[in-house]
Amino acid sequence: MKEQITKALELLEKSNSVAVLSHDRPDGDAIGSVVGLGLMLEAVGKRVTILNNDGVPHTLHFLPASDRVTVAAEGAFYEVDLIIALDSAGKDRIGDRVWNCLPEKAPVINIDHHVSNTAYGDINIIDDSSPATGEIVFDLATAAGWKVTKEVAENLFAAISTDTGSFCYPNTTAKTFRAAAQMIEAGVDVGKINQQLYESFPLKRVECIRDLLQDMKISFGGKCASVRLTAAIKKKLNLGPGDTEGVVDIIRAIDTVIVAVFFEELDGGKIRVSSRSKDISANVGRICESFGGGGHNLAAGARMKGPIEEAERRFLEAVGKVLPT
Ligand SMILES: [Mn+2]
Repeated sequence: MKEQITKALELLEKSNSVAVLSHDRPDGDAIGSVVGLGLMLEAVGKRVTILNNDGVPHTLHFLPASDRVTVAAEGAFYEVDLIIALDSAGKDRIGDRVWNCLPEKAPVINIDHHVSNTAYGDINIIDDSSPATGEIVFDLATAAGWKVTKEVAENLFAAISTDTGSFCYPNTTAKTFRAAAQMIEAGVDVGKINQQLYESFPLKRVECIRDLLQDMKISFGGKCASVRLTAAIKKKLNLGPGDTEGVVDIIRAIDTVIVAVFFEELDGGKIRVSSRSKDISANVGRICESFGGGGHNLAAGARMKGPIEEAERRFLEAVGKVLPT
């Protein structure tokens, strides 16, 4: 990875204008990473365009400079000489609309922590032992000697905190805490940012949880819990992308549960699956891969064919095969 970081910094040295991309339906790690990196690149004199397919979920609007994220518009074009893709396992996760806005000849630096990353970049900085792309961006900043300002630190702290379940998941290391400590030294107010991240949800999110728990399904003798977010519930509560981020962790917290799954009916009939596991032997990353998705061993996602009942049946069947007895 060191070698890839050196190559990336050499390429950056030669570039004047950089596009920084995240995946679609961005989460905290995606937004915190692109904004944090974007601000640091700007501080060393680059012209920076931050692009993605869906903008910033309103739950993350509080992050400084998050308004710098531009939604790639049909027909728009950005003449850049370097592209940096963050937190995106495959080119397709970023979306055609974003790639169509960018010159085909521009080299791509791919920075990510998904084990399923397809290494689609000209330079690939992939560390699947890292709990968040935000932590790799911090490593890059350290290697480059970029200044981590308070604004940068808040974005990277949010990136790492959200992808580690507030520094709780087993991939959280001493290095993760050291990075977080440096961000706190750079000015992050821990109490305030945690309140903004985890205690500032709109009422409709809690109403959504009420509806989901009403129909929660417990299977395999309590080892699996799943919920279904139907199009009807989304419409009733006017839910947008981001409103249900992290809901799967609520059912994951049941003592007997090893695998928790969240099914969501998307416009167009596809079913988005978000899964979590507490046990490495129940590898949800591999299950999601078998349905065309991917992610991490203990947190992964996929998009399946509808209807939602059928997707649920097929996915839970696969879960049943890997649950420890
Ligand atoms: Mn991530």
